[in-house]
Amino acid sequence: MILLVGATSVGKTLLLKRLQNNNSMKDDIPTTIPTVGTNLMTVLTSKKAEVTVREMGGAMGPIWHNYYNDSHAIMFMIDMSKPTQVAISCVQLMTMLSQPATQNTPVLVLLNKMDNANGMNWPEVQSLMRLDQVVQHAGQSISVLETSAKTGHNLDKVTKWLYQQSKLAEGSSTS
Ligand SMILES: Nc1nc2c(ncn2[C@@H]2O[C@H](COP(=O)(O)OP(=O)(O)O)[C@@H](O)[C@H]2O)c(=O)[nH]1
Ligand SMILES: [Mg+2]
Repeated sequence: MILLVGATSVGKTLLLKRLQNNNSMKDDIPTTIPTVGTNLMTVLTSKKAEVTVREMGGAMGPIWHNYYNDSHAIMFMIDMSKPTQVAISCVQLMTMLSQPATQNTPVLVLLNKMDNANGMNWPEVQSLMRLDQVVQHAGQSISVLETSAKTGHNLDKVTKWLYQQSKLAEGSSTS
């Protein structure tokens, strides 16, 4: 199972809906309703293999760690259109990365809503989050993608990452 975490309304459900529909129907933005608790969805990876993703929102933040052991990879989503939330998300990300249970877990950081005109640009994100340093100093293998669950930007790269993770999980007997 792959875990997808991030604050409320960052775009987790929309991403999963996009991935379920193979990122088709770009003009049609699926409607999402706020997820209460957790949401399990089966999505397709790049080679049409299926993978189960568990979405957990901000309200569940205090118990995210209960799911780290069962997750062979973690996606962490941040809403780039909300600069004030980005700093908080960064702290949550570093907390997650420092947990013993995630030390060998590949992580994908999704900088979502990059389509939003009020969103921050990459240099701003770098200075606010020091994301490159976070990535450099973390023990995990971390990838970072700028995405838009709305326009579908870079979602092909997300499906490729999911495929790689499902292959890695197959290769290890413990997951
Ligand atoms: N502009 C923009 N809006 C987005 C994007 N992703 C999600 N949204 C919108 O943000 C709102 C919350 O999305 P949702 O997927 O329910 O967030 P969740 O709480 O993380 O599951 C919805 O109105 C989405 O249409 C994005 O990349 N760009
Ligand atoms: Mg949701």
